[in-house]
Amino acid sequence: KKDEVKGFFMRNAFVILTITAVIIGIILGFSLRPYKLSYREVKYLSFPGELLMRMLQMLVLPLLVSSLITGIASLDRQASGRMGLRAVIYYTTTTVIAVFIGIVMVLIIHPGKGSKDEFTKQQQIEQVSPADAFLDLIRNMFPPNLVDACTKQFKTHYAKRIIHVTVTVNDTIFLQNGTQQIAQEEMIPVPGSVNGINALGLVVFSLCFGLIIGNMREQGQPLRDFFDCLNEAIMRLVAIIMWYAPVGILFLIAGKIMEMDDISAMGGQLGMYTVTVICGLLIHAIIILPTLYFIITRKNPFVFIAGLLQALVTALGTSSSSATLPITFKCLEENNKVDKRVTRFVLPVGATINMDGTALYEALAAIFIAQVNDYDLNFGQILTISITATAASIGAAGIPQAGLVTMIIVLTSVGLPTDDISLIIAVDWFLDRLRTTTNVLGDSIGAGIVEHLSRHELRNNDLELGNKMVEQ
Ligand code: DAS
Repeated sequence: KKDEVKGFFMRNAFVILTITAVIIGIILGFSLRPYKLSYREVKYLSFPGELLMRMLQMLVLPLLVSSLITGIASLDRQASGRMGLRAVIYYTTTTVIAVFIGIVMVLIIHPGKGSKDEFTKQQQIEQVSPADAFLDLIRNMFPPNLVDACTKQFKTHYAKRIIHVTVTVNDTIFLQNGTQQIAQEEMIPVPGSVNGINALGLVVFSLCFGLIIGNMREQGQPLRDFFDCLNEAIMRLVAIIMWYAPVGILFLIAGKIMEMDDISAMGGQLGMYTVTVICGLLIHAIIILPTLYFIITRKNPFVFIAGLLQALVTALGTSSSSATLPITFKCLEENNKVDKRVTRFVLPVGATINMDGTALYEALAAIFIAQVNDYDLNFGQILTISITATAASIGAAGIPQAGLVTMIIVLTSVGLPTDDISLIIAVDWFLDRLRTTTNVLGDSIGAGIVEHLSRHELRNNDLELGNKMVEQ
């Protein structure tokens, strides 16, 4: 009996600790709000949370490169080809559905009716053409050199367009910390860049490199072993960090609750807009994705989602799907027993290009901005918005507020003023968390679905590996 209880606790320790951490974080945050701590004091209080963010971020790139290369190299050509195709079909389908939900919600609820008078804007943002932005997206798939992609943000033509946005909503001044950082660093993160590093470029490099060394039979074995061992080592580091995660999440949530402005200060339009985004994300996360999972795998989706709880809460706390990636790996492989050959292949690509929450959000926000400007979009423009929102979500990095930056592509594609991004920046730190959680959920459900659809290849792959070992 005692062992049973111990086993239950160890198995669910993370979930119990994480839920407790979230509850304490919320209580702490709201109980400290009346003291109106200064910005500096809040920063000190959030420091343990900042540590968690940085611990996870330091692992993202070695994990992304080692898992992708190992994942691709361990599958034979046609298996990885078919698995990749299934993943891409899943990504495209769910992102298009998400965009469709976003557009339907914003057209039904119509949060933007009424005039702009409740918002006042301070500064303009220069226009960037969608063509430029698309070229940038393609250009960044091939980093100028690997060292450059791994070491620093490199300047692109985006850098000349800096988002200087100071928003006053009902006389409360916010300088969105993401924007402040942008303004200070004179840089807009390169699309697909994670903490200033071009993850999109690394994903393309890792896919190509993994394919090549996968085909180099015995000659490639030392490298395959090296990346396999690197991946294993990183995952052991993640196992250690996971024990710290509840503490970090507690302070991340408490700090954010203390920083947040009075929701009541928001005008009706911004409030309705927030409600519209939340409804859209909930429909996608609670109805669409679980239904898709059930239709394809015939398994209970909510049991699968329960295993992801730690990753979803980390996404909520960090608002970065890339920083959450190490924990997403752990949850899928240990709690949901998803085959490592699938997670190593599907998750890094998904976390970089599959962002259902962001796509839904960008389409919805663009149409909201059109509504606020009393600008009636015709069908062609709405179609353009859905295409550019899909592309912008692919280009968005898994870092906080990346979706806000790539929304420039969507707005310029239909001639909407990009400086109207300032209208929605005040609530973006909150909505970013929800869309990031949706992104992580979409990636994880995708791993479950691709694994189910690839079970034959995986079994054959096992058989082949088994035969090889017998031969040896
Ligand atoms: N915060 C991004 C992520 O990590 C999503 C976004 O900004 O839209 O997925």
